Amino acid sequence: MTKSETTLSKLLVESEFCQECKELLSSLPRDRSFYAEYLYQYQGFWYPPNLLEGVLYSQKHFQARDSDIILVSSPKSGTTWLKSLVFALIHRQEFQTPLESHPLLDNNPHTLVTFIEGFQFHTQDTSPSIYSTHIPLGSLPESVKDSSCKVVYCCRNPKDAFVSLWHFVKRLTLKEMVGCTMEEMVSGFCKGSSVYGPFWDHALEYWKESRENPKKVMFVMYEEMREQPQNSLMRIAEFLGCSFTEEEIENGVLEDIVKLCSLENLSKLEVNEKGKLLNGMETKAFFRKGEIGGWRDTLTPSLAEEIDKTTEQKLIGSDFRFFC
Ligand code: PAP
Repeated sequence: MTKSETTLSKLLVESEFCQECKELLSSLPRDRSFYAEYLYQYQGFWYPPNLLEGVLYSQKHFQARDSDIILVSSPKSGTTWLKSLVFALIHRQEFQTPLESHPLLDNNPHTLVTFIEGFQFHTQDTSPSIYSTHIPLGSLPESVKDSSCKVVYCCRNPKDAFVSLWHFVKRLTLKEMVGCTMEEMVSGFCKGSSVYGPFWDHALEYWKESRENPKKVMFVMYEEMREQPQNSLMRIAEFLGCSFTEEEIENGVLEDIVKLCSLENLSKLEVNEKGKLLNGMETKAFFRKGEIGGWRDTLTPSLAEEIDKTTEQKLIGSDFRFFC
C-alpha cells in the first residue's frame, strides 16, 4: 500500500466520511467508463469514486485563505506546466537566477503544489499557498468562493486535451482501461461522462466567471501560453499581484522562469524521467509532446468530427471559442 492510500483510508475511517460517501455514491447516477469501472455524476459532473471522495472531503474541510492561489484545469489541459510556472513565479525571491538549485530541478511540479482532491491539504508554511484542483466552479469548496483567494484556470482545446488523456491512461496502463477502444472513449468524452466532464461545461463556467469576476478568476489558454509564454506569465503575475519589475525583466528573470518550466527542460530532469508520485504514478506520464493540434496524429477524421460537433453544440449561445 502506498503512503497516499494509507493516508486516504485512515482519513476516511477516522472521519466516518467513508460511510457517508458510500451512501451518497449509491444514490448518484453512474455510468460505465473508460477510466474506472464506473463514474458517478455529482453536481452535474462525472468522477471516479476516489476523486469524488476527494471532492466531498474538500467541500467539507478545505479552508482557503485570502492570500491563497488556486490553479484549476480540466485534466490534461496544462496543469503540470501551470503548477511549475506559478510555483517559480511566487518563489522567485527565494530561488533566484541563475537557477543552479531550485526545487523544480529535483521535485515534480505535482509534489510542490497541493492537489485539493488529494486529501492532503494543509496550511503551507509560506504565504501565499498554491493549490491545484480539477473541481468544477459550482462544486468548489465554499471557502474558495467566500475568501479573496485568486483562481487561475487553464483551458486547452478539447481534441488535444482528449488525446493527451488517451495517451496518459494508455501509458499508465490502467487495468480498468483494458478493452476500451478509442471510439468508446471519444463517445464517453462527448457525452460528458469523462473524468471531471463534461469538458466543455467545465471550461465555460470558469470562462463566464472570469468575465463577471475578473479580479477573482483569470482564464488562460494553454495554446496562448505555448505561443507566448513570457507574455502569459507576465499577465498571470499581474493578476496575482506580483508583477515583474523592470529590473527583473532586464535581468532575465521572466525568461529564466519560462526556460526552467519549459517542457524541454522539465521532461529531461531525472525526477521527471524516473520518479513516481506518492500515488504510484510515473512522473514521466505527465510529459509528452505538448503540441497545439497534435490530435491529428491520433484521432481519425470521423472521431475529430464527433468532438467538433459536440464543441459546436456546447458553444451555441456563447461567444467563447477554443483555440483550434
Ligand atoms: P494532469 O491534468 O494529469 O496534471 P496536464 O499537465 O494538465 O496533466 O497535461 C499534460 C499535458 O501537458 C501533456 O500534453 P500532451 O499529452 O499533449 O503532450 C504534456 O506534454 C503537457 N505538458 C506537461 N508539462 C508541460 C510544460 N512544462 N510545458 C508545456 N506542456 C507541458
